[in-house]
Amino acid sequence: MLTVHYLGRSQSERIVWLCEELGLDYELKRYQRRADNRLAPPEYKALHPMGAAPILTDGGLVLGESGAICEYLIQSYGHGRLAVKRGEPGFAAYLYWFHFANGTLQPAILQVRYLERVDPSDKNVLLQAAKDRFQLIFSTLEQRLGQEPYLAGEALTAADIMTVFSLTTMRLFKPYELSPWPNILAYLQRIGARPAYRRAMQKADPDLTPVLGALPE
Ligand SMILES: N[C@@H](CCC(=O)N[C@@H](CS)C(=O)NCC(=O)O)C(=O)O
Repeated sequence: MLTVHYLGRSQSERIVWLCEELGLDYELKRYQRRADNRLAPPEYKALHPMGAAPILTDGGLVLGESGAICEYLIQSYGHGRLAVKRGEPGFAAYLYWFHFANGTLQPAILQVRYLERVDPSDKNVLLQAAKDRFQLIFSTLEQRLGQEPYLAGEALTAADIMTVFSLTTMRLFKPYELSPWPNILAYLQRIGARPAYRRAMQKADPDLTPVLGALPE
């Protein structure tokens, strides 16, 4: 039995969404963050040496890392759906954007968040450099989403599933507006209209309204 261990408001929403898009039979186990430090609770930490969300269990297998879990599910149970195979149009774009999500986009947002906490002033040169990189990343994403409706091309793939958390729920941790990026906003509206995305968010975090547009007050 596949079990998705879901930690409240976390990157584990990707895996619930992927399971819904693929129509997989899975069990969803929800865990709340600790009230004192917002980290995963001890029973979540006990699942895996890293104790970070998402975690998937499949029989005796315990797997972490969003990207690894996406690939595992697509190859083991999804018959390759939501990935682009070598030789198909969009193969290189699929690889690029799939890895861009956790290799570039998510770390860049975290970097700004942490550096702002250390010193939010203009004197913090590392913060200024991180903000410049943030702008570059978002303009690259904006340009791509002006060319195609989804990151790998015409259709939604796991590259989108890897990316959307950083543009939505992550903004509750590191608030930033998307108003300078109309193509990204239009993309999030397309995502928000997908029944599988809505179902996933409703099942995983029923109290959370997905942050698809302006930040909540
Ligand atoms: N690169 C990892 C990141 C995992 C990660 O940092 N997860 C966060 C949630 S977004 C977490 O578990 N935080 C709580 C904790 O570390 O206790 C992945 O994509 O799986």
